[in-house]
Amino acid sequence: MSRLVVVSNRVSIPDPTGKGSAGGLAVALREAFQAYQGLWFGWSGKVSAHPSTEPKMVDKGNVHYALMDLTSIDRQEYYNGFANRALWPIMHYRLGLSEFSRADYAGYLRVNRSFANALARLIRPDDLIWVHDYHLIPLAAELRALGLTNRIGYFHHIPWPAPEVFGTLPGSRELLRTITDYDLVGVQTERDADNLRRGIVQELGATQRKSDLISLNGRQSRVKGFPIGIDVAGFQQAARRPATHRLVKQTIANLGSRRLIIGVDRLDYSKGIPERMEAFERFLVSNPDQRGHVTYLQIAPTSRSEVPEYASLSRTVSETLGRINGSLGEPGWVPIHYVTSTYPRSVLAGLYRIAHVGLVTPMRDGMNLVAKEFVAAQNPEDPGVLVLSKFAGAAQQLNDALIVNPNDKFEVAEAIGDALHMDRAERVARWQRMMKTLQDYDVSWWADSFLKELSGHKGVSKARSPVPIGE
Ligand code: ADQ
Repeated sequence: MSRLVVVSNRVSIPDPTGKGSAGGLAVALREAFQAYQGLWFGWSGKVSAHPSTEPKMVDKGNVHYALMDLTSIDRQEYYNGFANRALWPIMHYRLGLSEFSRADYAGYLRVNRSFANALARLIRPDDLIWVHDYHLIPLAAELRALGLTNRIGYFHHIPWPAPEVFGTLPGSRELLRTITDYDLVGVQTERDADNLRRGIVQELGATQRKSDLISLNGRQSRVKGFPIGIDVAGFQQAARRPATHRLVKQTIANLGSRRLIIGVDRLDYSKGIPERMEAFERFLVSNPDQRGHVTYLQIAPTSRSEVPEYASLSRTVSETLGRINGSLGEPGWVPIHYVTSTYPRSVLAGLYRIAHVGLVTPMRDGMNLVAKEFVAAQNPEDPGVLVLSKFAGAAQQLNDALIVNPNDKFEVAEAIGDALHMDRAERVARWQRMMKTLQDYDVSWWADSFLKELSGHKGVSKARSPVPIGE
């Protein structure tokens, strides 16, 4: 039986105490690793004086973890530099924020090559290799150069922009060429798949055969949408008794009779946090009767703080928050509560459950799991309302949310008002339809359908369409 080899920038080793919250990818892959013997390869998260040539091996159950250290220059050039300062903004349509440097790009290619050299020595001929995300786009090309002929798949967790946007990045043609070394490329939505296929055809002169099949120099690659799902049952379970957790209990007590609006995001400019705060400000200005009756809780753990654009975002958020709370707050009522901690899944689920409105308004997002988690955590008898950006991949599936343009604070403010006033029957009807989608396309559907397609076994295990819904 073939092994599953997962490669991602960071590797998530199960917590020996069983406590703590597993990262999203770890949850997503848990089931896949039950079906296959597995190897998970990637960066240990550690920086050392000398680059690893051999990974450190850790064995847990039927999964082996292979961990590579990076040097501080590698981390700077590959991770902070090219991946997060050049690629991430371009992929999120933020051309003005993209900082390209030749040294960073060389560092990105160097780390991909050194990962490929170390990984190739661990690969068996019938292993199925699944590479994750924008840090590792050239990995298959490096593995092919070493003679590997295994089935190799890639899943891109963030948006793939239109060719006119991606084409502005120096080195973009070379990256597109390396994409064609994968047998299967998964993206979050059909819109991303169409952008990527058009880029490969226009820039490289590849031929598009069937709707999702690209052919270049005798190699064929499939490019398809596989919208990532969540562990719906796990979230429902975690949300069932919200008040059992101290933090949730405290929040309920502090709210009193006020209604809760919640936002949960990594502190990232793609998530639209200052813009969302301004939309809430607009809502309070247009609805003075709501002042003192509603509280917006924004949870935003710091992320990528070594990248200058993130430090600048942190300042913008603090200024916006201070200005709004200062001008609209009253003794005894702070309009926006802002916290930067990370919380276990049970706490997040509990907070989602007690909220009346989930505000998920990214400027661009591959999928956005928070939108799905918010829906899964709701009380079926009295669910809250999701306000969702049209630019999140999740909007392609959750069209019963109140869909908004996050650039328009008047529209978002109006949606907040509509959400707070929506009657129970409509909330229940919308929630039921969204839950059906979440259950039909959960995280095991995602891993299962990608791996079946990669391994050449078509069809999915449960009675569901293998074609993801959406645009
Ligand atoms: P992210 O950009 O990180 O993911 P998202 O999909 O929302 O965005 O996932 C964030 C995850 O972190 C969620 O599971 C959320 O619960 C968790 N989280 C956020 N704040 C937290 C906190 N304070 N404490 C604990 N957990 C917290 C990238 C892409 C997305 C894509 C995912 C998965 O940018 O578009 O949906 O990968 O493919």
